[in-house]
Amino acid sequence: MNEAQTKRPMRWLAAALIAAMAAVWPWTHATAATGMTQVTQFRTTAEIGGMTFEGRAFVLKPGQEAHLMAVKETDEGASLTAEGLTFNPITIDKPESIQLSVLTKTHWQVQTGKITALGERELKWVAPDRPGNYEIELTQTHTQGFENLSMSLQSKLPATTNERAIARYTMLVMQQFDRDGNGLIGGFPIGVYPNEDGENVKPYIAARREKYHPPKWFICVTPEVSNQKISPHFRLGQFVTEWESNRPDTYIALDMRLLERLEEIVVELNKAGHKVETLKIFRGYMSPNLVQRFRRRGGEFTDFTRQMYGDGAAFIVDADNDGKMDDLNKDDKIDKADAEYVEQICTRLERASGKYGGVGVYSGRTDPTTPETPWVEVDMRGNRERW
Ligand SMILES: [Ca+2]
Ligand SMILES: [Ca+2]
Repeated sequence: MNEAQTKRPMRWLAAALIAAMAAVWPWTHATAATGMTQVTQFRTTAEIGGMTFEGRAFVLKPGQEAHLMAVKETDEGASLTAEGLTFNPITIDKPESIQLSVLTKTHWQVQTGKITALGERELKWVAPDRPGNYEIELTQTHTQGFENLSMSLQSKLPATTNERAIARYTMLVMQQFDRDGNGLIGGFPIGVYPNEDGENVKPYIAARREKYHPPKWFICVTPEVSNQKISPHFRLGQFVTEWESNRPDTYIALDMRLLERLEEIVVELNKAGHKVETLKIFRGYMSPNLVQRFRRRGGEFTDFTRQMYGDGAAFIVDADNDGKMDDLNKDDKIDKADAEYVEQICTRLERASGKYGGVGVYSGRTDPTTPETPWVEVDMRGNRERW
């Protein structure tokens, strides 16, 4: 191949590239011209402490790692095709199109905590040491240039940098509770947990005192984060039993095993044909102080109710949203049998997972603080219990 023969196809290639770039520019320019940030929709899951969650809000301990898997729903081509061009057969054999590789370098940025790319679409975020609720925005920066081309061509086509907001998350970095302290967390009155080491505790407590240590980690729930989904079917605020009337925030303990079990119950109900989006929890976490408040209203609790430990919840299944338990066993009656239907699901889930807990079924109001409909109590105490 002589020099003249080489130059001619290179000019064509340059023209092809410019045509190809013209096809790409509008996308880049539209972003710059409007000053708008182009947001790519991602499906996101996070693996925290060995469990995978989908959503936008994640619960972590200070310094804990969250693995964020970002899955692109739109496929942005990594190659360009300039069609309808004819090239000198000396370099290319009568092609109808030419494939150009686009080199993309990706950088991730985040305002709080540390972000590390583990792979093209997997990131590790390390929570800061300071507890609190952080709104973070993951920003992806692409630097694009062409590779597989001669240097002379690349110099005419500068690399482009394109910054886009990719995803926003709420990271709930928990706060530690000191049982020997003044019963406050973040100034919030949690109260005093019963002494599981006491000599007069019932034998079933004495047999497993370690399960009755007060929870160490609390999530600060504010109206801003209350509506955030922390798992596919549950929002953070669903685990708040009652807000202190004079405070803009509250603190809850939430055991991820409870969240997992409630998710499983929703999935099982749906598998059985009940179109259930979530469970109607009327008692989620209850601090010792809140238990006292409910007792003053006639509420009945055992001294070591699991709801104080963040792994228990009382709820109804109410897909038709009439405030009453649904007729789950389809016998045209709403009674204890419908609560037992949930208990049977729990029993199957316990056997399948090896993760056991307590289930209580009630046919209706048991005290002035419970609803006038059959209801269920579920906890993840670690051993099988029924009442
Ligand atoms: Ca109902
Ligand atoms: Ca029924």
